[in-house]
Amino acid sequence: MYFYLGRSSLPKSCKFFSECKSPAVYQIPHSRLSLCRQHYLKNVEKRVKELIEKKHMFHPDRDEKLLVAASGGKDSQVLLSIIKKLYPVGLDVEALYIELGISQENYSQDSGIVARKFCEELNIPFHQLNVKDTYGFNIDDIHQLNAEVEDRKWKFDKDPMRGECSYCGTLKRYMINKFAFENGFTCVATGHNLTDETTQLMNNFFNMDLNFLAKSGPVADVHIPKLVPRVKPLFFISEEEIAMYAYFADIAHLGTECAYSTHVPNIQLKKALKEIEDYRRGNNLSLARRYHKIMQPVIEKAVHSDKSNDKLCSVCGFPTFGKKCKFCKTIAVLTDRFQQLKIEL
Ligand code: Q46
Ligand code: ZN
Ligand code: ZN
Repeated sequence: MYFYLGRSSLPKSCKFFSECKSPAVYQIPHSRLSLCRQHYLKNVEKRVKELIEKKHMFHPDRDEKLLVAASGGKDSQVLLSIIKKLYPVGLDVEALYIELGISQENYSQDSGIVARKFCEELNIPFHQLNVKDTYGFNIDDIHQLNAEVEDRKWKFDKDPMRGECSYCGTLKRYMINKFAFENGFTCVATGHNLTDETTQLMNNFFNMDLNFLAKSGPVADVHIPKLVPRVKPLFFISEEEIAMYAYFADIAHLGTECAYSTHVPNIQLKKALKEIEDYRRGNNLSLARRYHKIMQPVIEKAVHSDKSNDKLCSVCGFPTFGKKCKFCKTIAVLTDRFQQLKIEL
């Protein structure tokens, strides 16, 4: 089978035919390199390894403990698989799954099962945290709160209600960092891919959100007390390439999308970038590369020159720019609104 995916010129043989004597099965979108299954898997693994090494993300020779954020989706499953393949011994890797309480199509429950099973197969210690057990409500409850607020036409001048994904992101980021910090992990790896990263980059650009633009990149939160450095080894691999890797490497992952993902405003932006990619081959990759090489250092310097992240939240003791961190503020606001609306949790 050959995956054409709308591109022209279809060599029948792998670029390295003299080595493998195999037909091509996939053409890498940005380079138009046609490869057989084995050479495609190797190509992705090599690109991931190069980024890990170039950015000094982690290494088996260093005394490190790596936590991978597992979600059961293709990105984190591929990431777990590649890390284990690149570093079969010597690297201390564990996984953390956060049960978010998304019940539609059994999303959260099934994601947890898929992630746990895969980690067992790879012999990676698996941890699970439950948002509701820890903070009293989950993403479905926030969805219900949003619906009630809309029904009653309530308006909050301060802290207006946001979409489920925005709360979900805040909860996940905080819980992952807290778990990693309290359990002695030296690095957190997530499965963010090129497609999501460039979409987010453009969104931040259109909003002129300099703080987010400054933070974007394959490595973040280095040298900030109580923030465990976060790395994104799949940063330069597109969503399509990851899907193809999962297919060719036969990696189990949850096929269903989270029910709330369709509400994400970025979806249109992602489609627009895909269209641009169709006539400007390699646009996303070069956008990400050039942004991080040329613009990001300039923005980072401007944003952080007058701000320091050495304050600690008065409630939880984790880093913050203000008195209270975003997470503690969010929890307080939501808890209060659940009570005001008498929503049973
Ligand atoms: S899980 Fe959470 Fe995603 Fe669902 S609510 Fe949105 S952010 S879409 S990765
Ligand atoms: Zn080949
Ligand atoms: Zn806090």
